Amino acid sequence: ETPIWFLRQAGRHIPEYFKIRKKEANFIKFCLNEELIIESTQLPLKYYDLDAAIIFSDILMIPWAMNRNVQFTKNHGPSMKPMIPGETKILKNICIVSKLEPLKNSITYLRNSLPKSTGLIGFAGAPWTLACYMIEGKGSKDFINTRKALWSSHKWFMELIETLIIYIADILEMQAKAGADILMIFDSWSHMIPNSFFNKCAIRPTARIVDILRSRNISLPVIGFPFKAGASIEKYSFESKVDCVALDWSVDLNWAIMNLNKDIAIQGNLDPASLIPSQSIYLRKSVNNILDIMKDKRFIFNVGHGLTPDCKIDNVKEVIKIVKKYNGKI
Ligand code: 1CP
Repeated sequence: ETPIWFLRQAGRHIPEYFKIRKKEANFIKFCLNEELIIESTQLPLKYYDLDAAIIFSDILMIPWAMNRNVQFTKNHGPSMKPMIPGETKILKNICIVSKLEPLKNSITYLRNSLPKSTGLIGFAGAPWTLACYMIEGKGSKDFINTRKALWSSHKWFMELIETLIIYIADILEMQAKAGADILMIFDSWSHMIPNSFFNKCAIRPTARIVDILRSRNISLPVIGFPFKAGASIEKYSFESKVDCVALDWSVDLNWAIMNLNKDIAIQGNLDPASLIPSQSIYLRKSVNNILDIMKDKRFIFNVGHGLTPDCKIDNVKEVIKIVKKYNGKI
């Protein structure tokens, strides 16, 4: 059976989310409020027959806990105090786990209240992606300052990556111990890494995080998401030590089953934009095509990136229906 859930299934596209969101204007405080985390995590399960819930939080809660003055301003996205490449203070030894206690408590509550058959996914951003936001101080189309720092302050940059590896492992360990069933590492900006540094900035840091988790007796499956990393996904699948690789919508699944590590599962990769138009003759075809290619493989049906705010609830329902029906057929 092919399980199904959607990246960014909780926030944004369900009108009821905005009602919950209104209860706390400050997004950081929202992500630290147990009641609101629980309500937002459960919300998509009220609308859809999903096989997993993803805990409501944000990858930027780690930089927030590292005192980077993270702020979310309406219509402007996240911002924070940019790190100066080479600055000596490299933010070690902060107890970020204790600052994210509400995340831990919400996971424990949810694991005890969700049906046994619903997986609960904990997550974190990957070191490179967090470094991108921390150096740039905000989102960017090319993360030029981050890439510049990689070349000009290389030793410092790798020390930042190393520091982030530990914090990410700590947060994932905390989520595992609190009751998460699966862990996911989002490398949303992995396509910004110069190819010659992909190993050093994406694959090895991810493998180190998995090694640390295993050394702490955490055996949960880990999903890695090297977003838009193209042909580098092949090496990532063999060497990053993840148990499942999530694919973006640009990846040819026939290429993936031929070339990626056959010992790990695949998650993906419907284009989230296919869920926006109210009628697309291609939606059903595309879903069935994915299911046909991935038949008999270890596969989790998902979108290739987050659901957009304008995606239609009926389309999401339609996709779930097709997948469930297909499951019954095989
Ligand atoms: O004002 C608001 O309501 C905030 C909007 C919002 C929401 C709903 C942000 C700000 N984050 C989130 C939640 C979130 N973020 C979840 C929870 C689960 C869900 O929505 O179903 C998850 C898993 C994330 C992860 C996340 N945050 C990623 C990785 C996934 C991806 O999309 O690539 C990234 C890159 C972020 C950063 C972030 N947080 C928020 C925004 C607007 C952004 C992107 C900023 C940019 O353009 O770079």
